Parts: sequence; C-alpha cells; structure tokens
Amino acid sequence: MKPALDLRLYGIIDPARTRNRDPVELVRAALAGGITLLQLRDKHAGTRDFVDMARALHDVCGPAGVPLLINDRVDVALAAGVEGVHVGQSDMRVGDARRLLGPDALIGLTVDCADDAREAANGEVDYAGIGPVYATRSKDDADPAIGPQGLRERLTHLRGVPCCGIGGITHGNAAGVIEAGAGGVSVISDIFMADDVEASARRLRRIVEDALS
Ligand code: TZP
Ligand code: MG
Repeated sequence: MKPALDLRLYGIIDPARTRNRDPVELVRAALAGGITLLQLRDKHAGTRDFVDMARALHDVCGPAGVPLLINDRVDVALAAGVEGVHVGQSDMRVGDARRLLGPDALIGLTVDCADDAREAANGEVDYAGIGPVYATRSKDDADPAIGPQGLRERLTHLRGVPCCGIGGITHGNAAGVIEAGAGGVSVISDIFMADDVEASARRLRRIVEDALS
C-alpha cells in the first residue's frame, strides 16, 4: 500500500548542511519537532555510504511513521527499501522511476516552469516541489527565486497535484508560501542548520498549521 503523503513540513537532510552534526541525531530531533516527511539529499556521498545513511535514517523515520524519500538516486531508494524518491528535471524520468519502484512508491518531481507543471499533472507523480521560492544557499545550481507569485502561477498548471514550496523558506516567510497555495514547505537550512533543530521544526510546523487553517 502506498504510504500516506503529508507535505506540511517536509525536511530535507543534506549531510553537507548540518554544521558537522550527526544527521541521524538531527533527524531524530526534527521528527520530535513534527516533520511530516523526510528527504535524504547528498551530492557527494559514495553509493555505499549513501545506502548506509538511508538505512540509518529509515530506522528512525519508520517508528515515527514518517516516509523517507531519496533525492535523485532510485538505486539507493531500492537498495535501502525506503518509501520513494524525489527527482529533478535532469534526473531519471518519472515514468522510469515509477517502473523501477512500483505503484506504491512515493515520487516527487521538481517543477521549474509551466511545462514541468503540466508534466507533473499527468498523473504519475505524487507531489510537485516548486521553487526556489526564495533565494537559497543550499543548492549550487539554483534557479532565480520565483517568489510567492511565481509559485501561485505554477500551481495553476498542476491541476490538484499536491505541492510544496522549496527554497529559502524560513519562519519569517513560510506562512506566505502556504497562503500562495502550497500544501506544505520543504526546508533544509531553517531546520537542519538551526541551533535547536527540534524547536525550529516545531515552530515551523505551527506556522504551517496556522496558515493552513
Ligand atoms: N531545490 C530547490 S531550492 C533547494 C533545493 C534542494 C534548497 C532548499 O534549501 P533551503 O536551505 O531550505 O533553502
Ligand atoms: Mg536532482
């Protein structure tokens, strides 16, 4: 059965963005603070280390009932037995990832423009990630920020596909992302670079809940 998808507070753990702290401990804290979905993103790890980290994170996410997705690497997702993947526009095509991972996998797609949004709306993806909404230091090749207005515009092409905003989202601007129509926020720095990861996640979750209600 496909796991339930809850995009409200979607944490992305990138071992290069933890201030040298243990990703597993940070994820434990973020789970305690209320993240609803987790992605492991690692642009540097060797395949073996990537799979080991995915397994270690899956061991802490499982008891919390929070699905774990892997950025880009369908092979790592399969090897570690996690719930799915998030793919970008130059990663494996959604149809190929779906064929490899099966109907119960959660698959997310980065949506950069109206054409991508139309592709996401064709039914094979479980959610779309739209951004960068604001400027970010966490992605080397990030496109220019689109702002809440750009997010709103892309949402019109998605025809009901669940969506989260991503990129530079903080306590100060998360409410605006939800008010623009996103179902949640996807965040690296404001959770995993924070001094107190649990408190930061908890505060963001409350902001998202308030904006959704
Ligand atoms: N894709 C678009 S922006 C981004 C990714 C992976 C980085 C988001 O990180 P942060 O630190 O929350 O801006
Ligand atoms: Mg990618």
